[in-house]
Amino acid sequence: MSHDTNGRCNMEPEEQVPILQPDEKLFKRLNILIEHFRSTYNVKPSFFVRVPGRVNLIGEHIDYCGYAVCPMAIEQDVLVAVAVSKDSDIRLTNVDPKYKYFQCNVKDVSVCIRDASSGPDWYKYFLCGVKGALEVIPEECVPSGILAAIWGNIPPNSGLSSSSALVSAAVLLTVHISQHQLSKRRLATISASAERYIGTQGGGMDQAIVFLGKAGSAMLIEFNPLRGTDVTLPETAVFVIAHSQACHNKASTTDYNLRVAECRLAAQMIARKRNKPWQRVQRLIDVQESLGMTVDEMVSVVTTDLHEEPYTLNEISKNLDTTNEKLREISLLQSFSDAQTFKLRQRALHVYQEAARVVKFCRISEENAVMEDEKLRQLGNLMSNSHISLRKLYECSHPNVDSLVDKAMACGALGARLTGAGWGGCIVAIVTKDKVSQFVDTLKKEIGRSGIKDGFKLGDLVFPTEPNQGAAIYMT
Ligand code: ADP
Ligand code: NG1
Ligand code: MG
Repeated sequence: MSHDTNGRCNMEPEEQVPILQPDEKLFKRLNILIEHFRSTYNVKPSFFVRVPGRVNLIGEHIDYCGYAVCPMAIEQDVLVAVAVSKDSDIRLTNVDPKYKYFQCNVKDVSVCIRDASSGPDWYKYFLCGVKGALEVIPEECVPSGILAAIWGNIPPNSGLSSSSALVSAAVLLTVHISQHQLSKRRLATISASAERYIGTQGGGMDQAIVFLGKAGSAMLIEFNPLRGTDVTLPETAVFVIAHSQACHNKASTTDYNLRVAECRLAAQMIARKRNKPWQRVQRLIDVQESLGMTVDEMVSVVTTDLHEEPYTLNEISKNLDTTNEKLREISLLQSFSDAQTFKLRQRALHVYQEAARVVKFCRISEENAVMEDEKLRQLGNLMSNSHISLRKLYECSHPNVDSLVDKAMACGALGARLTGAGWGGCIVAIVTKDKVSQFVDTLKKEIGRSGIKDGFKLGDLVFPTEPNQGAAIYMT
């Protein structure tokens, strides 16, 4: 470990994914998975990968703008049992029967991902990971075929990154099967690119934390180059996750990519107004850096340069002195119609203010001079302000999520916010350690009073969490 000037531990640059022996708790789950594997394929698995989900404590919808985020890996995970097969097929079975058996030839991976006759089916996430790995593995090492049995317990479509756990697990196992060794950072970068094959233009936070995550501390994830710095959370703080019972699959709508596009266009419009070459600007951090300003100064720039009414494509093209076709190409807007409008000011304001909140959150967490109660109060305020911004400026919340945040606050949380991309999913609340069990019980009662939807169990809807270890390979 090295230490930066703030005394924080920096991750060693080329740390590898550990190969571990399972503990007793994991062993029980692996046995169920082994049984499933054997009954499907009639052979024993040769190794396992485990990739956790994550909860983002603060820094939402800013990774793809180049700004640092502060997530931690959680206990829930995706487990995969793996063996090499003699033929050149990929066979996938899932312990959960709602995810149907899938098989295809290794050569057909790209075709199957692109298959437009079905939506973002579960196996496509796995294939994205295989494709991403195959792109970096030397040809002579490429595996013949793969037998895999998957078992995940991260609530899907809920902002806890079940998708990236699955994609990253597929990358890791394909690389391992090829007897190839890649660092955690490289695997995270490959997995982030690989998941984009599903159609979402994600920023890389999820794949970074699922590989770099460490037990006991949250992590400040910075991009370009990818870096992870441990963030020690206050001893008396506990982060509690609660599910809103509204689910949203990110790859099945254009909501997520529209936000990415709005941020890109906002950055390009600001660059143009300030006489910078806008074609070279892709992210809000690019324009900040080219102007040499702080994120706080960028907030004033946004309010001066961008208007509140949604922009049309024509207006943006005219301002940038280009055509709609050229703009579509440069700014990756191919999936949006001419009628699509873009809220540039609101999205950019959220991003710059949220980026500033992340910096404050990490600084306060590790501040020694501040009393513990005061620390938690300040962290709570930052989280609540983040939620207000996601709801009002970014418009990616959901009525169920907003009402859950209100309930959490009424039950004694010091702050609460939507976590993950949103449009449903989970919230994360900060609670003092001595009040956690009372908080969980009361919140469950409140949720129960409002009703439990089909497919959900009250017992699973609220759970405290702590920073967990990132991805690992297991041998039994
Ligand atoms: P999240 O916020 O959980 O990452 P996404 O909308 O990004 O949600 O993607 C979730 C998708 O990942 C699911 O719809 C499903 O296709 C796939 N997935 C998640 N968990 C599993 C699992 N245990 N087994 C198979 N597929 C899974
Ligand atoms: P979820 O909700 O886990 O799919 C998504 C993106 C992140 C980040 C968050 C919002 C992917 C794989 N993940 O997470 O990169 O932008 O939304 O902060 O695209
Ligand atoms: Mg996801």
